Amino acid sequence: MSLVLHHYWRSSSSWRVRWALAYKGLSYESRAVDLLKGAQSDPSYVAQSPMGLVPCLVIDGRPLTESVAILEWLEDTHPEPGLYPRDAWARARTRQLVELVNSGTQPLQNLAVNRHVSSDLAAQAAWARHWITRGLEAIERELGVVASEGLGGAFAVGNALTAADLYLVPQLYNARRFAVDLAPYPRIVAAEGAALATDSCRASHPDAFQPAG
Ligand SMILES: N[C@@H](CCC(=O)N[C@@H](CS)C(=O)NCC(=O)O)C(=O)O
Repeated sequence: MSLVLHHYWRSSSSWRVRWALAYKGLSYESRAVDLLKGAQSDPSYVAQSPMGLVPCLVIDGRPLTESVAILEWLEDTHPEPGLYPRDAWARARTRQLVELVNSGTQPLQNLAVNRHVSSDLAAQAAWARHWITRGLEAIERELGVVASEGLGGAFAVGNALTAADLYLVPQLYNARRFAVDLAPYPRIVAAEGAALATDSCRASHPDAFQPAG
């Protein structure tokens, strides 16, 4: 099987997929898409990624975008180690947390959205902070619900890494970039600490992919 990942080192959505690949022990060819230089809008890239977004995983020549779809494909084809709990309710909670980031938070602070809102960098950051804060408030509350249902643990859901961590931790990375105060989110920060200590997190972290110079 050939896997080619088009990604950008600092993109939170790219990190989700790098992390899933690392967690499942899958190697891939890495292709950098420089978002700041607009490489995502190049027609040859848009032919593979219809919204001009990273990541895009090309699987035996077939491009697949949207990290949720990519993670599901990885989970279907390489079930171990799993990214979703076996228990149906814990899986549902995991998916809910994934969507609170994937649909409810990250799209609102994406590069293209920020640039559309304003050309002023300070105004962009204020916009991003607003939506990231709203998302983190909801996630912090939801982690309290997860704990009250007996599904809590060291990680976002339970005592093993799940897809929820792969969405939450990169979103926190963005939160720090936009100087969001994380003090009000102790449950999130605790789960982040556990996830950051895992080998697959370190191997996929933006720091490991930052271009030299
Ligand atoms: N829902 C998509 C989100 C992808 C996405 O928003 N990617 C961002 C980087 S994190 C991007 O390519 N932005 C480029 C732009 O806004 O021009 C996924 O999960 O893959």
